[in-house]
Amino acid sequence: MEVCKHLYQFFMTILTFPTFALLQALGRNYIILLLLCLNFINATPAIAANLSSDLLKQPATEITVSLGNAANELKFEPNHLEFLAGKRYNLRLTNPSQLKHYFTAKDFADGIWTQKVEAGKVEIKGAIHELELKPGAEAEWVFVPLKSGTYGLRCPIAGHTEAGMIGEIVISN
Ligand SMILES: [Cu+2]
Repeated sequence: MEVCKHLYQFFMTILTFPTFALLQALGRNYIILLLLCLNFINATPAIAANLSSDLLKQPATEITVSLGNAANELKFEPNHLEFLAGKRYNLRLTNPSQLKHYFTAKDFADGIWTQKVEAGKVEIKGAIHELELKPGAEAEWVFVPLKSGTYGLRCPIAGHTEAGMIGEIVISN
């Protein structure tokens, strides 16, 4: 979408001049293409802006998922998670086992808007695709699901997926 970026920059430049005549001179097709591009470029920031104004004020529904357990069984508990698009969640991840585990759900992560991930005294903002939890670790993933679908969850540590450390995450409308 290099063309779009160029058009967008151009549009922002001419916005600084109050010259309607200039816009007219550009021709109708150019403007329509420009508006289509603006739509595309601004889609994600627009969603984020809406989220920050309304959705982020709603209390987060807490859901806890355990990566492994005290008996060192290789599984997620629970291994089936359900979320509603447009709601705010606090997914609490714990690792009560003596092994390191991952919470890996890349397609799911692409279908949500992450507000933050909190672990200890650190808060991480921005897109997250995978979390590694050392024995005894805890993390909180605060997000708003956006895209409905059924997504896979797994722990990619050698042997863990094969042993059944997998799960399913459903986002519905
Ligand atoms: Cu694991």
